[in-house]
Amino acid sequence: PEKTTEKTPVTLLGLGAMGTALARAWLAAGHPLTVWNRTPARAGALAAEGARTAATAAEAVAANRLVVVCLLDDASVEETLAGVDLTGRDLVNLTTGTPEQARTRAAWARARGARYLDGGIMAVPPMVGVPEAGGYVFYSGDRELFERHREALAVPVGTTYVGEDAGFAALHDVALLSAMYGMFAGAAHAFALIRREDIDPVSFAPLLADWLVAMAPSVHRTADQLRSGDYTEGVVSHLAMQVAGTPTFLATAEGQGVSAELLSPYFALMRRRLAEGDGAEDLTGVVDLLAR
Ligand code: FVH
Repeated sequence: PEKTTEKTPVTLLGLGAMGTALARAWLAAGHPLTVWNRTPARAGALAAEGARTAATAAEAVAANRLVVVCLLDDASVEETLAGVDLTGRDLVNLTTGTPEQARTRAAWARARGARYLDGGIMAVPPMVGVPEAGGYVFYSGDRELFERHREALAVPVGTTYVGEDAGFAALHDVALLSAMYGMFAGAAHAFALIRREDIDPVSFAPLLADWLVAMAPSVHRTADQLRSGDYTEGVVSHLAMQVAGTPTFLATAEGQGVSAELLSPYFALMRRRLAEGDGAEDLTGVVDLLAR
């Protein structure tokens, strides 16, 4: 007799590195899974692991109400779903895109009779299906859809719903990743400073990591100041002092033969804020210069 299951059946379009990891997590949790990929060969291993493979995207979409899309970019979503009947489908788009693309895609899906939830994945493939790795997806858009499929969506990684505005998941995703790139930029500069010295990067790395972790909670002070509008509240190292210190950083970079091109734009904003604002403030005024 055929095995029965109460687990939500899932259709997944896209079997790249991330799609394949998602697929394995749903299969491992016992969700019936239908998959489709533009290059069919990528579905072979998953079929052997229990996934049903569809010959076309339309066939995969027709198979289940919950349809998850994890493709390269918004253009590939458009291309894949063009002409596919989405009536009555719960479309969950985990493809990375801009907030505007997500809002447009939500309206596009609704016009085609589907509900829409957008997702921004805060994980890399090895974190999928590994709860202790701490990965999660930001979701935004149709709240009812999110609630209905909460359990299935929580199988590969955690879930964090951030609002009805379909663009908010992408916005949270890009905001966090932008902060990450700022951190990568700072780390690149730090490694460049020690690069030609007799300092072992492997010994230096834990010092750097610990320092970044120690500094990370400062985002809470920034947030409190943005909310209150008082940028001197709880200040630890004021703007005037920090601007006075910037020539030391620039001179050290020059002395080490390191380009200051990653640091200079931030220092320029600090100087501008000092010229326009109050030297007793924290660095929070830079946010206003950027968001103008
Ligand atoms: N991998 C990662 O580290 C990051 C983690 C955070 C989230 N991103 C985003 O996830 C989306 C998928 O990423 P991926 O890692 O699966 O990407 P690829 O391994 O390159 O696979 C791409 C899949 O998209 C298919 N595809 C590309 N173009 C088209 C198209 N025009 N029509 C239909 N499908 C298309 C591709 O198919 P194929 O090349 O195998 O035929 C793959 O299935 C992405 O938004 C990341 O930003 C991942």
